[in-house]
Amino acid sequence: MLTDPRPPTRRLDSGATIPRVTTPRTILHVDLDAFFAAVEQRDRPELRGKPVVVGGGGPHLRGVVSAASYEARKFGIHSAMPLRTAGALCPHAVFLPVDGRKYGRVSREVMAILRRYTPLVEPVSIDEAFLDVTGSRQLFGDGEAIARQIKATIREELGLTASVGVGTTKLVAKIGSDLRKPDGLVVVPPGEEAAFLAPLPITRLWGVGQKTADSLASFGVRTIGDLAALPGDALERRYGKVGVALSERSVGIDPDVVDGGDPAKSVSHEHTFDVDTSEREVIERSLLGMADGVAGRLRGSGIKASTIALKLRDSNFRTITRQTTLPEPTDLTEPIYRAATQLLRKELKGQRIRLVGVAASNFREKEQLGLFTAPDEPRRHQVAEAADTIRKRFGERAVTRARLVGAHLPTPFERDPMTAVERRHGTEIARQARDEDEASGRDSQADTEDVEIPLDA
Ligand code: DCP
Ligand code: MG
Repeated sequence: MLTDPRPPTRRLDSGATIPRVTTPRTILHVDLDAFFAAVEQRDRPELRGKPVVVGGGGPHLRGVVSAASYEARKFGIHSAMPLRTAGALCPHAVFLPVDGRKYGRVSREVMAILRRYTPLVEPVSIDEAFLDVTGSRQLFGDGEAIARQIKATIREELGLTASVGVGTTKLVAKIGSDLRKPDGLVVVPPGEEAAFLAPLPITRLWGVGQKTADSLASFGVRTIGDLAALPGDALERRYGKVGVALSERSVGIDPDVVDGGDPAKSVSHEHTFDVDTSEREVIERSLLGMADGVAGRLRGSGIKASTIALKLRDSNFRTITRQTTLPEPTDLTEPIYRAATQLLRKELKGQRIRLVGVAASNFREKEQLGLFTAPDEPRRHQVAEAADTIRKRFGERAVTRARLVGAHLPTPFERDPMTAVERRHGTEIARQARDEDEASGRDSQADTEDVEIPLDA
């Protein structure tokens, strides 16, 4: 069959041109319910069913509310409200400080679940993301089926509830996810966007703050349907380009695409010692912790890596990276640790080390693998996955290798190249070294080298 190679386009009333997709896209917006508060209620069952307010740094009711459980919202408490006001509205609520590191970790776990359904995941805040699942429908079913699977997986694996909106545009999906919170699911079939939006208040529309809403009220506009009924050119005369966009949005048109970013190129952890050290044992222990963290993140993302890099910076700020390729891609601690220590041993010549890092790159999806797995690999996997589960439920330090106890290492998962921001900036270890050195104005004499190591040498 011959196909037209030119991208098909469609002209809007505004004169703008957007790609015409013959089959409508299926876009999901996923947003967790009362995120910070729900994580605390999950981890402290005695708080379930109770008003919980997360905010500020402690019990002194200074600062503002970050998150309020749905029980607390019944008292009129909401995000951004002064904690004192919340305390007055509901004195018996449980007030907890913000544990940002924990919520960051759970957020990455949520995003990793979403990436099982499509690589086109665009995180927009700590607890919400857009997904374009148009290409995933053959594998997982239609938008509604995928939304149900995602909700069930987040509930079963993370003990949290999410609300999901399904639509043909980001705009409709986002409005949908917010409509039946908590634990909501709203599906807007193709062609029903305008009818879905019509009864909703105009403030639900993107780009309509209180000022615009007040101004539109003078035209008699209260609902999105009222806006859709106004002629587009009248809106354009009054509001210029914004008016055109509003007119299109009022019927559900939103040309914005889901930005999945570039896939991460590497997963890395690094550690700067409090005091520069030349002790091999200390450096190796640190490497073990980082290899463990890198492996856990690979498993969390469903990928394996076949290139392992070591980064070393000495007390003169000379930075080197050395890398080696494994015979088989891995997502386990041992092969990563072994490769890193072998690289380390070649480089340690008594110099004092300031920083050490491990990166894994050259990724493949797990499903594409399996031809040459080592005989004990399945069992090692079970152990690693069991440890991941325990960490998920009881915290990062619940499972630790005997050698790491008392090592005062950084918690793994400090840095996550899987976030959109980091993905955009790239995370390759060599580039980081160069950038940091440039930033510090030092001549790093950074050099990189591929090293061949027989695996069991
Ligand atoms: N957050 C914050 N300060 C705000 C708003 C939010 O610190 N002003 C944090 C706490 C929230 C998290 O971000 O838990 C997610 O924000 P949401 O707007 O999605 O709010 P929630 O998830 O808490 O509740 P909802 O069920 O309405 O999504
Ligand atoms: Mg939320």
